[in-house]
Amino acid sequence: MKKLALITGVSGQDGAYLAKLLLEKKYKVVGTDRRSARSSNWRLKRLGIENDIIFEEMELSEIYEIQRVFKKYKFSEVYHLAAQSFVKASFNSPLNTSNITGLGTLRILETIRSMNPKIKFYQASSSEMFGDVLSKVQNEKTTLNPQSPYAISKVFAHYSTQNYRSSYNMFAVSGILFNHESPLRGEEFVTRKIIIGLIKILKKEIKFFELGNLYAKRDWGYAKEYVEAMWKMLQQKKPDDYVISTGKTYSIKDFINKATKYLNMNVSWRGHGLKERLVNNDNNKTIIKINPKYFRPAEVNLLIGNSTKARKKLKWKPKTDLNKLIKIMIDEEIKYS
Ligand code: GDR
Repeated sequence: MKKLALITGVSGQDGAYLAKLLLEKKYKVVGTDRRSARSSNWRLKRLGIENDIIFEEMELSEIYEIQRVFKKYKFSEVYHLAAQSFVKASFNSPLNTSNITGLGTLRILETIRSMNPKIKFYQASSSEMFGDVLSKVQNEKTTLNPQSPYAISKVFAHYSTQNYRSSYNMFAVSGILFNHESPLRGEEFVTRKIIIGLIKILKKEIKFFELGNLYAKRDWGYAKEYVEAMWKMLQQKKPDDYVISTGKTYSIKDFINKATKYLNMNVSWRGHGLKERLVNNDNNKTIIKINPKYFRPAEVNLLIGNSTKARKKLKWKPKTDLNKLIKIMIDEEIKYS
């Protein structure tokens, strides 16, 4: 009999890649998202799987809606990816973020505990939980120090998952995923924003675009590979938490330098602080400016993950370095734009 999996947030980047992976592994996939997200199944279409998923609407703010879905299907695995996932937006809507990203997870855990505690549960934890890092390289044992309403909500969900595992013997795991990007990344996140902006400049559709902090450093991997780690975590004998990362870190500026190089753009950085800008050397026009509106009230300056545990126990490792990832993202952006 086919295994039945639930993916919450199926129309997002990770939801789409994970749905594709599970379908390839012959799972039946039920995918949920909130009502307003339905128009955005362009990712599932791009992967050619929009007709292979059973869709259900499910608001994470309503436990009755969650219970309805769990009554209707007999899931063996649940991948909980849905969240208010934009860190910057969480400062403007801290209560909504806590309700969806934090309490939403607890509602699902509570539903599983009361209806069928044998269901395996995956929680999408985040490297943002390390926040203002207390250790230069972060692993599963590193103390959490969150810096945004988003990260605080993820910490709540992370500890709730651990608590349901220890209190009720549930197979509940957290994948602590560092930033993971792809051509399916949302346009508001910095990597895709940069790539879209540069391509629009080359096509002369815009003259410039604006960014915030260029000096934050992130450990960026390829989302398509990261969803494989999610699946592997649920196939282990024992439930446990794993860091998923590349172990390399680059600044936003490094990312821009690599992307402009791949696009063969003749550019240079000029000025300092808020006046720092990227200039097209061919015509002396500014193409990237700084706008403080993109700064966060509290920033996470540096993330580098140590994924030794996942490499050993899950036999998982990242295969795509940042140069290759940028090439994948740019090539696909040009193809579809
Ligand atoms: P992040 O991703 O907050 O790390 O969380 P994002 O791409 O939004 O920001 C990365 C860094 O870039 C800096 N930055 C900008 N960011 C955005 N979005 N827009 C800008 O114009 C800009 N300029 C500079 C940010 O300040 C930040 O330091 C992502 C999300 O997917 C989370 O949901 C997930 O949990 C983590 O990754 C792992």
